[in-house]
Amino acid sequence: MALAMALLFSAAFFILGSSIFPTGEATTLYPITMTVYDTVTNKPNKTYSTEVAYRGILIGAMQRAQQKYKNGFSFTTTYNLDYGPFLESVNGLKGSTAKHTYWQLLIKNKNGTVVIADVGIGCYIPDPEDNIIFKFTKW
Ligand code: B12
Ligand SMILES: *[C@@H]1O[C@H](CO)[C@@H](O)[C@H](O)[C@H]1NC(C)=O
Ligand SMILES: *[C@@H]1O[C@H](CO)[C@@H](O)[C@H](O)[C@H]1NC(C)=O
Repeated sequence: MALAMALLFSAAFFILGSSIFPTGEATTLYPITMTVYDTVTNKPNKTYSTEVAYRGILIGAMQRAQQKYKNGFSFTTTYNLDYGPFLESVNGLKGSTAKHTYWQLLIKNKNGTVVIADVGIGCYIPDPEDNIIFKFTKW
């Protein structure tokens, strides 16, 4: 009887699990790093490591880091109808329209090439081992 119940439960979990991951694969996490680079108030750089899901978006990896580094990495966003989340502040430092400051999003690939992202944090899909640079700068 107990064995039959156990079998029934594991079968139920198997079916549930399969419906969450139809291919039978769990989400794999890949390491990336994030550098906070402030060129306006000139604080020293800070680098954090975090994980991004397979083909996952940058903001998810940022949220994971925010949970991991309590009183360490933090950020806020505003929402734009067309482009999604706009990165408003990092570690308490906010961009300002009046001062013409903002957080620029740069990507340093594992081969060392630095590019300016052509989408925001809600759309960018990091490659494993990318170094994401949040650069506080002026426009
Ligand atoms: C001016 C501008 C900026 C200025 C806005 C400052 C200001 N107060 O004026 C600054 C320099 C801050 C900026 C930053 C970025 N921008 Co910009 N920006 C523009 C631009 C040229 C005009 C926007 C505008 O004034 N529209 C007119 C006003 C009346 O409409 P609005 O809705 O109020 O405009 C606001 C939004 O566009 C918002 N905004 C601007 N850029 C971005 C980017 C994202 C991701 C979000 C969510 C919102 C947003 O700021 C505007 C002013 O409040 C557009 C291209 C275009 N021709 O539309 C690109 C554009 C919107 N930006 C773009 C990008 C990629 C960025 C950055 C991610 C670049 C980077 N790698 O750092 C960053 C945002 C980083 C972050 N902190 O999240 C892309 C968005 C594409 C996408 N699908 O995500 C566009 C379309 C240009 C492109 N490369 O194709 N941007
Ligand atoms: C901070 O990071 C940026 C971007 O990676 C880099 O160009 C700069 O040299 C760094 N500054 C220091 C002091 O390490
Ligand atoms: C470096 O990465 C960029 C962007 O992914 C790519 O376009 C470029 O070909 C790479 N360069 C080398 C030498 O691998």
